[in-house]
Amino acid sequence: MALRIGVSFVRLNYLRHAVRLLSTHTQPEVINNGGSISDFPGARAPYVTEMKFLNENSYDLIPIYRVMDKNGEVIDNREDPNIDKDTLLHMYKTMVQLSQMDKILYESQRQGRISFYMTNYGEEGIHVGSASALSHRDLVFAQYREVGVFLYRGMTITELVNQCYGNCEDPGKGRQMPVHYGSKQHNIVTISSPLATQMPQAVGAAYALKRVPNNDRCVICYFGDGAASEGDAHAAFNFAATLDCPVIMMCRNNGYAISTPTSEQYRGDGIASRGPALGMHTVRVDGTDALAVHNAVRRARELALNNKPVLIEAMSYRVGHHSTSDDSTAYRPVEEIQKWTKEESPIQKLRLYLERKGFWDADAEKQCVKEARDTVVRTMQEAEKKKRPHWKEMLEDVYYDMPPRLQKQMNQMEKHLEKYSEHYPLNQYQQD
Ligand SMILES: Cc1ncc(C[n+]2csc(CCOP(=O)(O)OP(=O)(O)O)c2C)c(N)n1
Repeated sequence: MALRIGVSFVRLNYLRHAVRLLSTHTQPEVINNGGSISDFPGARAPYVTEMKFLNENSYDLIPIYRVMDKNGEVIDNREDPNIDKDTLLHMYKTMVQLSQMDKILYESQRQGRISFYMTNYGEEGIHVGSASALSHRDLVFAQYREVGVFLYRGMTITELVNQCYGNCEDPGKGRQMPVHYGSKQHNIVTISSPLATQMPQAVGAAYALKRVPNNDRCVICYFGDGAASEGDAHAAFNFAATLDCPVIMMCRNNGYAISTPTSEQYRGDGIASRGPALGMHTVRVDGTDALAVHNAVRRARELALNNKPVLIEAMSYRVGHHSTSDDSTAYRPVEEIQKWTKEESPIQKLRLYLERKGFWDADAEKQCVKEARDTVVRTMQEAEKKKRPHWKEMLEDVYYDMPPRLQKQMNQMEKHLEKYSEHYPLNQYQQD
């Protein structure tokens, strides 16, 4: 049965939009110029005799689709996705696991055990809402604040913690900063630090999938409101639209890009308004509502598989600091953070929804939090005991055949370490 979603995807082509403006805003005379629609290849729009500049106030604000209210109560029962119990519990437990992991790894950075960390507080609903609406085979291009997607897909705490510790079991061999995860097994492309790198790549991957006969996979690309200001973001949107790619462009609009609030990041109606302008199906959802995100991504996936690219703007609030290098109280009031923590917690909303359904209670909560916490603590202790990758790894895996200049540096380093071995903690590293 097709899912009924009250959420409406907007796709305004210029003609329809101009006609709407004519009918609702002004009534200028349409010239009968041998036909009222122009014949320019670049815009087949109606002719008018009244000159009118448009700005952001010429359009209605794009509404925010939600399923639940603050208390986890479904507002319109027809919108309840009625997800099966096991999936709902997997979604909720993933959120709890993620918040426990964030708490402990954030602390471990403060204690000097890892060099860097980024928390996901406030955005867990976007992660599990989207991951639960996708197929495991759909390809994920993430920014860095989407770890719930990784967990939902089955990446283990051990794998994530090994990456953060950069030990010998980290597939990246410790060459990347913490939180730059990736998983071939789970169809998640490894994260890149430079903002928006993943966006044209995601569209390119979607285009490649489109060329596969009977393609049944789409690509989802996560990015922040700040990353959306990069030139690469615009290139990605335009390629997605003009090449009709099976891609979901998922913006996490959490209100901040480090210390830059969205009020300084853009003018106009957020990121969503760019979708219709560029010719993409677009919807704005409440990112603190996992069920709303689920519905939106489920419908977006259907559109994407028909080669209709989709832009979703998931509204949320970055509850934590940007990263362990940031103190957000320097640029935003503590009361603002508290409001979003207390009143719009995506975890709390889904929990209340589950309780209403009789799927969850205080005992289950207590046990789940304990298990989640214990798993992270145990895993961290194990990760700390693992050796670091062999030092030679830092020069490998870039070129298929190591160029002579790198070979030379490696030989020099080898001799240096032989001569001054007592000055280096070589026993902490894997050996030849
Ligand atoms: C090209 C580039 N410019 C600047 C940075 C530094 N930087 C890292 S994260 C970030 C903010 C990104 O904000 P947003 O996309 O909104 O994501 P959020 O961190 O809020 O989840 C910036 C400016 C970078 N990594 N890459």
